[in-house]
Amino acid sequence: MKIPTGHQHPITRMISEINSIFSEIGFVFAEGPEAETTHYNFDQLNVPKDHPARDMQDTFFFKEKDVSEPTVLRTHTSPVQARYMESHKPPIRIIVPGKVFRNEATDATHEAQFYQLEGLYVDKGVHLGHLKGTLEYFFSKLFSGETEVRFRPSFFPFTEPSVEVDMKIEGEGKLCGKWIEVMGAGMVNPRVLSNCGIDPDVYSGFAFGMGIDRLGVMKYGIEDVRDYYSGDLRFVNQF
Ligand code: 2U9
Repeated sequence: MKIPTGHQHPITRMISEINSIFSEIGFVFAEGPEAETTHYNFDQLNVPKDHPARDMQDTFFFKEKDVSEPTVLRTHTSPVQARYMESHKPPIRIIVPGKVFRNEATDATHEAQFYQLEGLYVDKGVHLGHLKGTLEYFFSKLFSGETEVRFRPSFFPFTEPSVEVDMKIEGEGKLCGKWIEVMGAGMVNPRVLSNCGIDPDVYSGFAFGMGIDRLGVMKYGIEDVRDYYSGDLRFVNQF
């Protein structure tokens, strides 16, 4: 008799798969608090005081009176890397999957709560070529095929230079043969390294960030990101 057993949620499954792919090349898993101070969520990451992300319309702030350091629901997992750099010496190779929050209207491609995957590599002599090779390795494992990666110039306060990353899978499948925008990345801004106690004259690093929900949309053909959190078993039982 076949005994019915539970199974993992598609996001949990993606996170374990991502962790095992990166652990093969020396990355370790790191995590941190979902309620963060503006110091770690913004200041350490070189996000200026007048940046729109700091607005009440974009970020969930805790209602606290007379505090010098407001608490927010983290808007990215980057504060985990900032804390990790403060407490660890290079070489640093970490992968940071986790829940993040944005104060925005929801639709089929946007949720106020979603999962991000970020990564950080800091050592002597790290350059954009290492970022490209690492991402090519990661996507070829995740999508089980030959993949190409290309960079387009972009801007983020925490990386300089910054890039948008497109990926192309070779072959015949639905996703194959087309360039698809998958993530943002870049070389860690020297100001961020020095904010976190790492000498930018000696060390350099790359960082990247992407939405895991979106990665699932590509891997499993999910049509509405709100289905992830609906609790509808007809959705989760498909995986
Ligand atoms: C540190 C230094 C740099 C993380 C990065 C991005 C670019 C990025 C978005 C992708 C889609 C967030 O989920 S999303 O909306 N992220 O484009 N993230 S570089 O850079 C860091 C992180 C930590 C200390």
